[in-house]
Amino acid sequence: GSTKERVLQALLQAKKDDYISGAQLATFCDVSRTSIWKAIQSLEQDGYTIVSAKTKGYRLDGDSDFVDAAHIEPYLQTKEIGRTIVYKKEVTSTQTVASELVKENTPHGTIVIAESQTAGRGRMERPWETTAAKGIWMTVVLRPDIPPHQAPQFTLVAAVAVINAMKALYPSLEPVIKWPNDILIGGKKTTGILTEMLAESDRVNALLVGIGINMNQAMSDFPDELQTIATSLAVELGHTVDRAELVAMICSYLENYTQLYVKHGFSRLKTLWEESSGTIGKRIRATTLREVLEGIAIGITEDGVLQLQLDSGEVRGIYSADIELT
Ligand code: BTX
Repeated sequence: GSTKERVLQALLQAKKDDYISGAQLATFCDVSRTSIWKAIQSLEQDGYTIVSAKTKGYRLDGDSDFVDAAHIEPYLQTKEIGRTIVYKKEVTSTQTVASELVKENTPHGTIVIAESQTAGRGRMERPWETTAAKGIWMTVVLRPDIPPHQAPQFTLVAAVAVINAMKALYPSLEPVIKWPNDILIGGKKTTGILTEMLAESDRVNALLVGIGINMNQAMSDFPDELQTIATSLAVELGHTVDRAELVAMICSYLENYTQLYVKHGFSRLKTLWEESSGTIGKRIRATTLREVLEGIAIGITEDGVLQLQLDSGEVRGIYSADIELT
């Protein structure tokens, strides 16, 4: 990497209170003291707080908790997903940035991640609230060789990846998937997933899997209208969490499940999905664009379509809807 990246790595590796001298950094990066000084200036311009003490050198301030490559890469165990990280302090929407990168042929597995979004979005152009530096706001670019009609299934694939990554890191939590795209804890939304597709006639060019996770917000960080329906992992756990660690864990699960999907289709993942579902077996109301249906959610199909058994006994396939437990 560049001198700047190496300086950042060295600062991150040094324990929080340990200073590294300019001379040590210069030796480590094999550049002059002047280059080190320039790299430090540039990191400060990027928003890092670097404390310098005349005789001791430099140290990274503990508040520089970013979800950039320097923080994510030490945790990353994947081959492809997360190997290209595009990190921004602020974007309109990571989905928009990702779609621009696809035009420049960015590789499968690229992640676009930001500290904040000014126009984060959910499904049907609904706004997605993005508390700065308190969550994971990212888009994963996947380029699987699949036909366009299978794209919506990636919302389910991503949901299983995110929920299992959460369970792996925070075993005391009991998150459930609400079909198709939410992860709830205690009935409140921690995570939303939005899959968008860029297609070329009969093939998928890229899938933009947008993942928004409330992580380190206090309840007071949420706007009034979300107070009763949203929660964060920190609220549920009682302590803050390392966002970069969860990003890397999600990349691992997503890489694994994407491979499974491409090889075997949705069948293997269907069982995993059902295991984490808070919807199956429950009585629900589904609001589609055309009608409102009530019944028991009895399962999902191999295509990810929700099966709703109406009171008449008739089973209807739900492709797209908002659902609530009744
Ligand atoms: P959705 O349409 O299922 O959910 C949107 C609804 O969720 C909103 O109408 C609001 O009621 C509620 N909501 C908004 N913000 C939050 C929040 N922070 N926590 C809990 N509930 C909220 C869900 O759509 C898909 C969201 C994907 C977000 C990611 S972030 C990275 C990527 N970039 C981007 O613009 N979107 C995705």
